[in-house]
This record gives sequence, C-alpha cells and structure tokens, in this order.
Amino acid sequence: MADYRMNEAELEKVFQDRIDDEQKIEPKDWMPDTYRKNLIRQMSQHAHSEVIGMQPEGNWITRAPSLRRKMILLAKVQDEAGHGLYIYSAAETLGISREEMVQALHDGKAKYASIFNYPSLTWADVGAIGWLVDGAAIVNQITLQRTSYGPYARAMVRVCKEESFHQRQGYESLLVLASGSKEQQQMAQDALNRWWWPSLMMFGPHDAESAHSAQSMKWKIKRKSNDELRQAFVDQTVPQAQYLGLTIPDPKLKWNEERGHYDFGEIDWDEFYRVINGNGLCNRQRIVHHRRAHDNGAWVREAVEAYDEKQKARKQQAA
Ligand code: BYC
Repeated sequence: MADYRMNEAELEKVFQDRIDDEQKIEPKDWMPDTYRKNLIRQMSQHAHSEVIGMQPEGNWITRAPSLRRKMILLAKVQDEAGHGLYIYSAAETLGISREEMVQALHDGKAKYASIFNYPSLTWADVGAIGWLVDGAAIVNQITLQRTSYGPYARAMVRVCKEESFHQRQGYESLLVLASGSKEQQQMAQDALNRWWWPSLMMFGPHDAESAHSAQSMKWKIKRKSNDELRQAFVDQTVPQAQYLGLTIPDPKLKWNEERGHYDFGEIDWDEFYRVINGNGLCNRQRIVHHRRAHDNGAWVREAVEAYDEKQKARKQQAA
C-alpha cells in the first residue's frame, strides 16, 4: 500500500468537516495552529477574568452586612477561583503551561474582562456584580457549552451551573436593598448606574469591529456573535430591573415591537478601548494585587513540587 500522508490543506479540510459535522475537537486531534492559538488566547483570557474577577467582590468579604451574606460571598468568590482552575487546566491541554499564561497576564500581553477594572464602592455593588456581571457571563457561557473544543465545552457546563447560583444570589441581594429604606434603594440604583454600561461592554466590540469573530464562528469556537449576545442580555435584564423598581441608565432604551427586542443607546467605545488597553480605574491595582498574591503563594508551589519529587524518588526506590 502506498504511504499516503495528508498535506496541510487536506488536514484542514478534514478538520473543518468535523467541525461542520458538530464533532468535538479533543486535545490529541490534529488542529490548525491558528485554531490552537486562538483558543489559547480566548481560554487563557477567560481564566484570567475569573481569577482577577475575585478582587472586586473579595473587597467586601470582611465587610459583608451579615454572617449569611458573608458565607454566600465567600462561597461565590471561591467558585470563581475554581472556574479559573478548570479553564486554565482545559487550556493546558493545548500545550501551554499555567506559568506561561500567568506570565502573559503579568506582562500585560494577555487581557481579562474589562469589567473587573471598575471599583466596587458599596455593598450594593456586590449584588450588582452577581446580577449583571454573572448574568452577562452566563449568556455568553451558555453558548460556550457548545464550543467546538471538548475540554472548554465541558468546563463550561459546570461553570454555568455555578454562575446561575451567582446571578440569583446577586439579584436576591439587590431585591432586599431595593425593597428597603430610601437610602438602600438609592444604593441599589447607584450600583446599577455604574455597572450597567460596563456589563454591556463585556460582550466585546460590535461584530463589524470584532477582530476574531468571523474565524471563531467558522470554527464554532463562538456560537453567537458579540452583538447577538449583548442583545439577549439586554432583553432578559430589562424586565428584571423593572421588577426591582430600578431605572436602567439609558434614555434610549425602548421596546421595539417590530424587532421584538429592546433598542438601546450606544456604548462609549472610547472608554471600552481605554480600559482594555490598561488605562481603566483599577487596571494597575488589579495586576499589582495578583502579582503579590502569586508571589506570596510561591512557597505552596515549591512545597507541592518538593512533595512530588519525594514521591517519585520513593516509587523509584521501591521498584
Ligand atoms: N474585556 O475580536 P473580539 C466571570 C478583546 S468572568 C477585555 O470580539 P473575541 C466572573 C478581545 O480579547 C467570565 N477584552 O474578541 C468572574 C480581543 O483582544 P485580543 C468572563 C475584551 O475573543 C468573577 C479584542 O478585544 N467571560 O464571569 O472574539 C466574578 C477584540 O475582540 C473584551 C469570558 O471571558 C472585554 N469585555 O470575543 C463575576 C468569556 N471584549 O485577544 C463574574 C470568554 C473583547 O486580540 N470570552 N476584548 O488582544 C469570550 O467569549 C470572547 O473572548 C469575547 C470577545 C466575547 C469576550
């Protein structure tokens, strides 16, 4: 039999056919280098977002207004660390190490979600983050459960279950404030005023401006476009705000009968690009804090390695 090996173009065709046929791509399967790189980019940034995202809410753990709220918040913030770990592990199956990903974050080469560069100023912000930020994340992540890369899709299933609890606890916390005293209602409204627009920015630039969308949709890494997901988030969140008796800070927000969707105002894209390029209110603080936590944890990583070496040596001696 002739030794026939497929060339790059043939391999790519088989790869795309598998994607079109809704098969999952697994770590040991052949994949174009560009697919691998694009996934490493998105997944590492996603993992960084989960971990950096612990900071704004972590800021309130010691000041939670009751033991019950403190327990919920602690569990929620720990869940975010877990999400980071699942996604880092899934990204490692693509041939990049956790150290390399963290280094890229510290060097400013890898991004994380823009929203976490805004400060959490009051207790109401914790509720707003759960309701809006986790709410926006779910809309996006539900579609990522069907992303074409198997380990990423499977990680998302668990993430979405936990995220759904996060969204509900945030909404419930704001519901309590919104039904409370005048001052508490104002706190809830103020939090919505500050977190609304950054939440819409989480979905990324308009489709026409999105550098990676076309290719990511073809590879089914992304299943829905940035604008489609943003619209879905607005449509689901407006009635929730109405139920809370709060006003979304957008004078252009209006139900459009013909489209069957809410129309909404234009995002401040200058602000979006300023924040993703490192010049938001908390960018520097977030990375300084992450570096410090990472450095403080060096002894744990060293201890794990030393233990691992000891175990290996013992096994060798016993063999
Ligand atoms: N912030 O071509 P585009 C959570 C970047 S955390 C920063 O549309 P893509 C939570 C984009 O990376 C979960 N950067 O990109 C945790 C690209 O830059 P590079 C967060 C953004 O990838 C704690 C450039 O702009 N969820 O739930 O096709 C507490 C062009 O954009 C942003 C995820 O990470 C942004 N908002 O689409 C509470 C979801 N938007 O890489 C909650 C996973 C865009 O070329 N990620 N950029 O330098 C995704 O689904 C996609 O990456 C995006 C962007 C939809 C975000």
